[in-house]
Amino acid sequence: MRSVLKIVAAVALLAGTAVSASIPTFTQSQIDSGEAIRQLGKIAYDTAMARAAKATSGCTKDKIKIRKEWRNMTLPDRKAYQEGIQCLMQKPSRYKNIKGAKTAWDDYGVLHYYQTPFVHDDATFLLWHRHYNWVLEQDLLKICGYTGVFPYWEWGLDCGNMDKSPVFDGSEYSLGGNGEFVKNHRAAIGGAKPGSGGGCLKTGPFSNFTVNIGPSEARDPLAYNPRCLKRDLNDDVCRKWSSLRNTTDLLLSTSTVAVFQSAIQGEGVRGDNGKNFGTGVHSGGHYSISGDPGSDFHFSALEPGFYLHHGNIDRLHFIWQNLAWETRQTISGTNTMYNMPPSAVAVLTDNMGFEPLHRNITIKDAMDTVGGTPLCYVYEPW
Ligand SMILES: *[C@@H]1O[C@H](CO)[C@@H](O)[C@H](O)[C@H]1NC(C)=O
Ligand SMILES: *[C@@H]1O[C@H](CO)[C@@H](O)[C@H](O)[C@H]1NC(C)=O
Ligand SMILES: *[C@@H]1O[C@H](CO)[C@@H](O)[C@H](O)[C@H]1NC(C)=O
Ligand SMILES: *[C@@H]1O[C@H](CO)[C@@H](O)[C@H](O)[C@H]1NC(C)=O
Ligand SMILES: [Cu+2]
Repeated sequence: MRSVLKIVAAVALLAGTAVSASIPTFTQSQIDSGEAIRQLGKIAYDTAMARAAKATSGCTKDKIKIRKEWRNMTLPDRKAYQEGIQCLMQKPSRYKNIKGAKTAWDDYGVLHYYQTPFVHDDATFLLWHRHYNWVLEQDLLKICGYTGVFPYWEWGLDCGNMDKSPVFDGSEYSLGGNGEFVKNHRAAIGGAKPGSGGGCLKTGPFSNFTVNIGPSEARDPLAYNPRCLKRDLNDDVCRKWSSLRNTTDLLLSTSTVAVFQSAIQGEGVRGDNGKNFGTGVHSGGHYSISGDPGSDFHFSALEPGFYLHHGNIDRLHFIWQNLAWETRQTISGTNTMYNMPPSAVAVLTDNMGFEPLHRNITIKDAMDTVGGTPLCYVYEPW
């Protein structure tokens, strides 16, 4: 065992932002085992619940939905969620003029495709994807009658054991298994060993799912292009960029939203204590799944695991916000990716686009998961 490293809340205090005094001091082994992030998740959960307890309308305490890690959902809920996604894959598209979009599920690929240049590496990355997940939750309920818990996937619980992950073990209580192993393939991201799959899913849930649109590099990415779903589960990516240590470090050494959102996306910023976040947990989680469309920047939203992955991104933002709620309801940046082309600094009243899946909302509407405009949920620690 290496020497005990003390990661103290004082690190964040030194950087000049008020952090809730209640953040405990953790040992390296607590950080690596997940005990630290579990405790941080509990503080955030309690803080958000206390806020909701004061609400007299909108998101009141009796209305709050509790989102859970996949393995903390009941088996019937896991099966019903998986079947709910399959149900959306059978319902008609809401787009009128997109030939390749056949189903209500395809709509998520189309919307994400159109919004990609405006909702990544900019001011709305966190909050646009937060609301996007909520829109899926509404579709599952309204179109397919799924009333169960909405999930997230803590990647760090599965690094080194991805094939056995309850999210991807191929059982009827999972989102399907790995792709067939393809010899001599490369990882979808530089600096990592190849994954353990690479080909089509052959058995279990989603093995009969046809990916209808994409990929990004196609001449017409929205044209009808039916093909199998591929996955390439990757333990090496998970260990390097989305481990429990990686998520905990992110929460403990980012004191402004500018640094937090850059660190989570691996844009190369340094944290409060000079911490280098590498590729970032957002890419780490995506490329732990990989495959087609899992590693496609525009169309990864058609991979059923996308929403559990982004559930965890949202959960990290939820925890980070609630560790110092008073100062963490802010945004940073513009409304274009890496500010290219240059655009105005984003403000809270700016529009975020979700049509035709849901009405548009403002950035501010998505700031608080218990704000009731319309969000009303918290993340339970596992
Ligand atoms: C294949 O799709 C149908 C819906 O058409 C679904 O009911 C069935 O469970 C799927 N099979 C597998 C193995 O996922
Ligand atoms: C992520 O955590 C692992 C240990 O779980 C560590 O080896 C790796 O260096 C970390 N990555 C970054 C970018 O800090
Ligand atoms: C919704 O947002 C989209 C994308 O920003 C925009 O093109 C559209 O005009 C908006 N619709 C309304 C009714 O504001
Ligand atoms: C979640 O499940 C794990 C085991 O998979 C268990 O140890 C933990 O207590 C559960 N957490 C909650 C909040 O139910
Ligand atoms: Cu995205």
